[in-house]
Amino acid sequence: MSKHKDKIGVLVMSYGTPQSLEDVEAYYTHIRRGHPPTEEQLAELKGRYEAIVGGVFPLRENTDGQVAGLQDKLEQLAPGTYVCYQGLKHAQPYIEDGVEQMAADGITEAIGIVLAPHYSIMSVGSYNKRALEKAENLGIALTCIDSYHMHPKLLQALTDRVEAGLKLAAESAGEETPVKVLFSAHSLPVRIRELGDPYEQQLLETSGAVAEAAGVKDWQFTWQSAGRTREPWLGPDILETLPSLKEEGVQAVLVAPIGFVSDHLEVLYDLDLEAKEEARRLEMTLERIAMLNRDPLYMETLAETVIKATTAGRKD
Ligand code: FEC
Repeated sequence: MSKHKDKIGVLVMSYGTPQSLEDVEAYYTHIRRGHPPTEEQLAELKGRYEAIVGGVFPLRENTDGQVAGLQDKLEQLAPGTYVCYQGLKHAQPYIEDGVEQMAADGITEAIGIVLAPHYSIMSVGSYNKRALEKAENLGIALTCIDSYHMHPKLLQALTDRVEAGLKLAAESAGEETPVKVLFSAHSLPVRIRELGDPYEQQLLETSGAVAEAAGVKDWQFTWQSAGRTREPWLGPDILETLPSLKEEGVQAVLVAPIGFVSDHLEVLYDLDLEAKEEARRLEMTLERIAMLNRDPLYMETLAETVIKATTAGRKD
């Protein structure tokens, strides 16, 4: 079959989520590199999904929407040139399945992009490694994008959300109450620092640029969603940051989870339920910016980044 042999493939990679509650065990086992979770760990994770999903796993729908949105945007900017495929890190279709589908469709040149703007060797680096290994085996010339955390349209989309979030925070806390903006992202094991990983630096660059564009003077960065493993993870976690802020006299917080691009467990549970509950306990108000999901500026960020990487890849 060579139905797309004249097109450039775009492998759009995302974290992946279970299809249903029955699927949570297989998903969790995959995240744990083949080691099944204990019954207690499984029950705890299922409990978190049950608290947010009501039978629908939002990350799946959102990733589908983002892939379709990127395809539309690429079609507008470069008609007839690109065809998008999906590859998930921990659920089907896996990254390798996406590359196999490209090969089956006759694709020989492709670009890989992850639906996460910041690079870490443990996040985007591991998606790209898997994609590149599979592509090499199947004879596809694949160029992978590492990061796009300072793309002006991404910064604009996030700035718009912080500005809207500040209005919401003022409504909750009262116009007179100053609002602290907390930029956040998924924590990673502290050992990334020994690897000279750019993750922290890139997250601070995005935070600083968005704060400046939105005219926010009072902000700080915090981690969230650290894994449940024994090794130390980057901190402080938002659940530690909130009590410290309370001690400093902060009463109102706006969380901007700039490390994520979609509504999913780490946002809907860790922030909207857990962090909000902690804020309530501390008698603070906590609001969150809306996630990007299929935002047109985010779709343009992805499409322009893909087109730029195609040109750069051809020059190499
Ligand atoms: O909505 C959903 O179903 C999926 C939500 C979800 C996203 C996500 C994003 C990132 N993770 C990153 C790193 C790690 C590391 C470990 C780890 C573990 C989990 C577990 C769940 C989970 N992650 Fe995740 N992550 C999401 C969900 N993550 C569930 C397992 C239970 C738990 O610890 O909570 C630890 C793995 C290990 O055991 O070694 C490391 C990073 C991101 C953001 C970038 C990206 O999207 O790839 C980094 C969404």
